[in-house]
Order: sequence, then C-alpha cells, then structure tokens
Amino acid sequence: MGLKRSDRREFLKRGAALAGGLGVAAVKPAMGQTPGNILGTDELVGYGKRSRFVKSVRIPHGGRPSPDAFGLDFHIAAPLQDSVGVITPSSLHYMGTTRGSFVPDINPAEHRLMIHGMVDRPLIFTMDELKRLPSVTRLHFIECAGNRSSSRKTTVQETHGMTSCAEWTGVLLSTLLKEAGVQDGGSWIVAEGVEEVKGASSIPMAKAMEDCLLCYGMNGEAVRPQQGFPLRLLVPGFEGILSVKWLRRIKVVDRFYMTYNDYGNLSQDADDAALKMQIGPKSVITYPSGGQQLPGRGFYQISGLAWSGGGAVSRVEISTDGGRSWTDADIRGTAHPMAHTRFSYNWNWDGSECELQSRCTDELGSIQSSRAQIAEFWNVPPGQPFRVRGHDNSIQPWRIDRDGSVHNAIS
Ligand SMILES: Nc1nc2c(c(=O)[nH]1)N[C@H]1C(S)=C(S)[C@@H](COP(=O)(O)O)O[C@H]1N2
Ligand SMILES: [Mo]
Repeated sequence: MGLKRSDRREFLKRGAALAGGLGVAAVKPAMGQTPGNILGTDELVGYGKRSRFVKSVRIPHGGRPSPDAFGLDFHIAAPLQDSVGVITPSSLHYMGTTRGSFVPDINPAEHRLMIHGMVDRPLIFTMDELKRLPSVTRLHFIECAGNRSSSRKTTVQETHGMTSCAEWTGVLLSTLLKEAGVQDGGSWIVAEGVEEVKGASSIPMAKAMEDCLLCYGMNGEAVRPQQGFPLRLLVPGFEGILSVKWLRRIKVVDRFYMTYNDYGNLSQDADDAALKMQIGPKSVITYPSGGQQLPGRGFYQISGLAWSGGGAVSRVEISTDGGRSWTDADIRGTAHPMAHTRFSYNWNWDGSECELQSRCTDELGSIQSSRAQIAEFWNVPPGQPFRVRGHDNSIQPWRIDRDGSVHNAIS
C-alpha cells in the first residue's frame, strides 16, 4: 500500500475509533492460538488452504460413485448451497465426464494443439506459442446437459450442482481459425480431447467464430486437471459436453460429425443444432434450499444464482407463494453474458408454510418456465409424474415447513 507511515498511523487510529466499544481483546486471535501455529509450511508459504472449520465439499452426482471401482472419475456436483458470489472456487467446480475419465497427467511442455481439415494453413501450437497470442478473460458458467431436477432429489447440490462459473482466460478460437483460414463450406468444427473420439464434439462454425475460447487459465491460475489442464475449449452458454477438456485437435469439416459424444443425426442443420445446444434461461434459490433449516420466523435474505446461454440475465423474480405472485429480486453486481449472476431478495418469514421460487429472464426476453408449463407444452396430463425433455431449465420450488425445514417441492 502506498500509505506513508504517518498516514498509516492516522488510518489505524481512525479504524480503532470506528470499532468503538470493541476492546483490544476482540482483535486478538481466538483462545489458545498464536498466529501461524495452525498451518503447515506449505500452506503458509507455498499453496494456501481453507480453514479446517469449512466443510463444503463436492459429491458424486446421480448416485454413481466417483471415482468408481476402476478409478474412473464420473460426474461430481458442486455445493451450490454454500456458494456466495458468482465464482465457483476451482477446487469446488463440478466435474463432467461423458464416459468416465482417468484425469490425464499432461506435461504442458509436450502438449500440442492442431488445427486442420478445411483450412488453408494447418497449424500446430505449443502451449508457449498459445500464451503469446492476444488473450481475453471472461466470466462464464458451464452446465452439464444432465443437470436436472426431480422429486427424488433433496438438496440444491443434487438438483442443480452440475453447473459452475469461473473466470476463464485464453485465446479466442476465432483468432486461430482466422490464422488458419477457414475454407468455403467449413460449417462445423470437431474438437477432440486426448481420449480421442470419446472426448470429441461437433460445434457449429458460427459459434466457433463468435465467442469460443481456448482456455489455459481458470480463476487466476492454470486450469485444474479435472477441468482440462493444460488446455480446454469453452463454448459459452452451450451444453457442457461441447467444452472439450484436454483439447488437442480441432478439425474444420463441412457437416455435423456424430462422434462418440454426439447424438442426433448426420444431417443436422447448424442453426437447429445450436438452438438445442443452448442452455437456459435458468435460476435456482441456493438459500434457503432443500435440506437447510431456518431457525425461526424473521428476516432472511433469499439468495440464488441465475444464468442463461442466451446472454446476460436481465431480470430475476421471486415468489414466496408457490408461483401465484412475483416480485423483482435484486441483481447483485454486473450480470455478465453466459455467467452465473447472483440475485437476492430481502424477506420476512412469518413462520407459516410457504413455497419459494425464482424465475429468470435473459436479455433476449426468454423467460424460465415452470414444470407445469413444460408439462402442458408436451401434453402431459396434469398430475402425471414426468421428466423434462432435453435440457431441464424448469423453475425449482422449495417448500418451507412451519418447523423451518426446507424441502424440494416438486411433486
Ligand atoms: N475431453 C473431454 N472433455 C469433456 C468431457 C470429457 O469426458 N472428455 N466431458 C464433457 C462434459 S459431459 C461436461 S458437462 C463438461 C464439464 O466440464 P468440467 O468438468 O470442467 O465442469 O466437460 C466436457 N468436456
Ligand atoms: Mo456433461
């Protein structure tokens, strides 16, 4: 800090005045602890660690163990119920894997990215070469297409934990595609990770040119191994499966390629496919949420996350009466395009049974639907249990019982 010594003393004095009645003892470390004795040398100096009192952890998603008996990683869900702000810490970022992964141990010095296919100049990059190019840093969520709620799930980690948001740094894919020179008719790319066809996805060229990123940075440091170290593709706002991790090859092609990861049919139209791949608008209340316990009636700040593959979140509404009436929530900070956006709503709980819901509108004007609206669209008879088809961006209801316990209210 640039404060001169005398200024600093002034500042400290004023700080002490603000603290008012607090005695000196209040700023001493808690009983029995002198600074430094709770952490080992590596955490003190090398790489920091959180407090042992903070217990928030990821869990295997969908009832499937991870790692499994063969040591393969499967889906792992982020603890959204404990989240504050909009960044998911890298250690808590959800993990998505299409067929189970042995997280590869890639030496970045040996890693290469190849761009080839329908291009004028096929290119091969080392990581050092990529890092010399103009870069961008952007906040983006990723969400697995399998992030769906149902009546069987109890917590927000189970209903919505397969999405996370990080600050990503890397090179725009368009920078490299322009350098390579996309030939006429090059309408799709196929991106491939080191597990060959199992980690490959087809992406429309318009999206590839618009905002796709080749990321080597995540939350201010190198991308984590589970998130694709040393290089991953990020396809903002589209289903997570397209954001190929451990990226080693991009091939420009003239049609949709049905890789091990892809579904649909070979004659997919790029525009139709892009619409199917786009997420949201979506939101969920993280506090209070399923499994939590309110101590009693009184003031609570309802808080949650909203996001959309269609752009920035423009509005979030809250209902405390099961969707009958709606009031605008506050959007906290800046709503970035295709990024988790924190909303909050100051609320007095009168102690009676009630049902909380949140509803997101994005900058395109798309509004999140209720499960009832989706059921009606698909002609599901009222009252019949149903599974939302395709991506599930339905409104999540949480019921608060009179004892303050919070429950998934999907019937
Ligand atoms: N190479 C490779 N990339 C992959 C996958 C994979 O199994 N292999 N899984 C995909 C899936 S299904 C999802 S939802 C996202 C999850 O990204 P994350 O693990 O960083 O959260 O990565 C995608 N990229
Ligand atoms: Mo996924």
